[in-house]
Amino acid sequence: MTVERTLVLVKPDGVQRGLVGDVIARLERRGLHLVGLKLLRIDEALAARHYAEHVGKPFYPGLVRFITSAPVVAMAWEGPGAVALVRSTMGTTNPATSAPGTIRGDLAVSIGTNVVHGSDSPERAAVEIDLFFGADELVAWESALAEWTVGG
Ligand code: DAT
Ligand code: MG
Repeated sequence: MTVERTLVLVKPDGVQRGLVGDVIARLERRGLHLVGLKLLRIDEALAARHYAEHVGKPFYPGLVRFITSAPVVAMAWEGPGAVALVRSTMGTTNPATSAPGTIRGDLAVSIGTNVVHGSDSPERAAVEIDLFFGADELVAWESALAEWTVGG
């Protein structure tokens, strides 16, 4: 499996509800490797670039209001097949149909406030990591546990 990087956001609802640690803990326990982390307030311009695929959809104005309403925690996570792995840990877009055991299935009830974002393809992941991090903010490091997570 190819080692990938993916962008994860703890959205404003997750930050306000004190779920940052829970989200990080789930991704750490899964065996993913954290390579970037920051708290920031998304402005309208960044929201438009991050959610470019949704511009013009009926829910877009509400989505931008929500994502700019409080800080987010942005993270870059690395691992074999990290993009799909994060998506499966997050659950489906609508928490109402997310499986228990997933972040959204355990921690959310509404599609408009679904706690986390994860890139949906390796191509989008590269674009989104670039939107949120400068190259000097990403730290490549060796995990002492890699033999026990990724495998030897
Ligand atoms: P995901 O976040 O699972 O990648 P997406 O990219 O389709 O989902 O949509 C981005 C966010 O927009 C999603 O997390 C919540 C919001 N959203 C999507 N569809 C919606 C809808 N029909 N009504 C309200 N909000 C919606
Ligand atoms: Mg998406």
